[in-house]
Amino acid sequence: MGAVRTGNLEWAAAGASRRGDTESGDRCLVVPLSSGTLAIVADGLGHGEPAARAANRVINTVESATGEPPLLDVVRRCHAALFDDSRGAVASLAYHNANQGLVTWLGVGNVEGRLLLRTAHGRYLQESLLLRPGILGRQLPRLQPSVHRVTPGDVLILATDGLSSDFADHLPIDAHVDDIAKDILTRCCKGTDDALVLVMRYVEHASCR
Ligand SMILES: [Mn+2]
Repeated sequence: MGAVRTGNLEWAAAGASRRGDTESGDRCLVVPLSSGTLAIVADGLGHGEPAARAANRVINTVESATGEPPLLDVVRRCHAALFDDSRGAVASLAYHNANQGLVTWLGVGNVEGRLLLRTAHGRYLQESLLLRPGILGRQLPRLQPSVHRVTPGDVLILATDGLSSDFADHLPIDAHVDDIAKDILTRCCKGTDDALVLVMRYVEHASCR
């Protein structure tokens, strides 16, 4: 899959199912909302078809979000959508408000997030997403989103635990987003679990189409 443009985001994902499985339980989605873009990476607990089903329920719930729902509402809706699911899922979400130039992100469980903020000198400062232990559908932690100012060139990455957590180190950061995603999958995939990485770069606002 190549890079996709949604709102102010250029993004690409790369993933693999656990060795021996045909279906991955890791899913991602990037959707345009009224004043920004919402991104999610969900990891259904376990692997194979039941895990994929749980992750799909989360994704479908996010997909039905319209307008500009507060991030916490979206998470609570995902939680409710899995009440009767035998698995549950973990997920991290990021909402980019294009008008304000702010990203708000939040994680339930262990989908890791890194925000690479480009400095004036062409280097990057790294912020990590604060993860709260919990499982959508079972146990919701106290939800504590954090907010960062982002500018064009900044990169946000969400990755499931099928990838080693040093995934944001030694990145070909100036490469195209799909090359960054492929690089992470090649370098960091454990093979013992489903793996998915979503790489997003903030770009200049296009004029209205
Ligand atoms: Mn996993």
